[in-house]
Amino acid sequence: MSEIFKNIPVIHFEGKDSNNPLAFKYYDADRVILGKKMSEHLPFAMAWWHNLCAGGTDMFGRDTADKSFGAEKGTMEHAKAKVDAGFEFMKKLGIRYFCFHDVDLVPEAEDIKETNRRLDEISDYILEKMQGTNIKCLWGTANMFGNPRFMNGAGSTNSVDVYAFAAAQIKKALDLTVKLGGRGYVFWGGREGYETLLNTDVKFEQENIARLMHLAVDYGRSIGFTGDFYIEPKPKEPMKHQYDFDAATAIGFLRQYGLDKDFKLNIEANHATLAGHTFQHDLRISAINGMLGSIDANQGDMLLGWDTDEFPFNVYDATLCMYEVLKNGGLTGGFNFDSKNRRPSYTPEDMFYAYVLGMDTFALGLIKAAEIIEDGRLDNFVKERYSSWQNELGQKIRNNRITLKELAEYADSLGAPELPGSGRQELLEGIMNNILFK
Ligand code: XUL
Ligand code: CO
Repeated sequence: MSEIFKNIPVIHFEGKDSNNPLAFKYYDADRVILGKKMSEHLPFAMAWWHNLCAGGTDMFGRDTADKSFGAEKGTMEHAKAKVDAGFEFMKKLGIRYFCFHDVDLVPEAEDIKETNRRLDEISDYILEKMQGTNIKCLWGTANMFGNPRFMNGAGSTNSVDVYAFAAAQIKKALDLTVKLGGRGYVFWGGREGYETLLNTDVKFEQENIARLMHLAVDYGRSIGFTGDFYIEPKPKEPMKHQYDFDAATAIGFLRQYGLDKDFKLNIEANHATLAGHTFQHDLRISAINGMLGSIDANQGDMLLGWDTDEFPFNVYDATLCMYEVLKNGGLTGGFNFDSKNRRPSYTPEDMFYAYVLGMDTFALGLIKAAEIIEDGRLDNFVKERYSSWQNELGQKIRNNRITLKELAEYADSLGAPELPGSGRQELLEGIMNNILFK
């Protein structure tokens, strides 16, 4: 098989003073940070859909990038050419994981039996390509939002036949995930939500989504899938209101329906910001609930209200993300670049520049997050901020050894408490800058 990205060499680490656009400035796979290699801290994954399928089509114009990779689109030759391109791409960048939707891998046929046959063929081919490499699947998923049949959702659909079709796609996507050694399986409920409550039975729909997830867990475990299932929260787009609004909402749903032992969350930066949160917020909420599983690494645009899926370059956000990940003791999943080149960045080199940017941004974030932890000023400040709780009263409250009446009596004896102490936000932001730019 001939080389596809002919003018692109294997990308190496050259350090921050390098001017080579096809070299890492910060991502040094073997460098040890807080006792672990960078490559172990950062299991990066290539998103099949953006990298190998999307050509830049938007609401106002067609593809700008040619992702045919020398084959006719819509054919199995093209599906294989994408595999060839993907593996060459991952090898050149030192990426060890990929994520896929079923329909990213092969053209969907009219009949699901034919689609599944194509999926068997392509997954055999992917397995062959995996041999002799350390590349594996990070997670798989079924696309249950693109086909018109899913206009009213998959688990939440009003049509029992569409629900059964979704179940069939999940079953096959789980088979593929296990076959390709996947660590996780994702549910992103792009159309699980509603446009208007005038036609929607929310309780009925949510119960059905949960039932479909239980069926997936039962089937997955029966075929030997030991990884995590993930919900990927997103508040809106394409639906006006999506049920998996944010981390807190998804966690509540998982607990309500008894799915919390098998599921964690896949947190996407741009989804958190669409929900009106910071990326760090949704990571923290997941982490404190023991549910931070995996990350879709991208960023949105402050000026745009939709999911722009940009390659991450904001080092502040990446640092705060890595701070959460380090505090979480790492991820069971990884960092999937659910990111796409801007439409005018249409050349093959741009695909590489984008990944170099994303990987370097997270490497820099990791380096800086480790420095924040080693520096200790932020952590010490937080600890100190709650120090009043160390006294006898604080301990009684924390250990449930006091009543509301007793607290009220104590408050009476106080008169008025002193002010709680400055939050020192500006001081802490200055420390953050000091560490980032030293
Ligand atoms: C859409 C999105 C999806 C999921 C997988 O916003 O993030 O690509 O990651 O279906
Ligand atoms: Co995503």
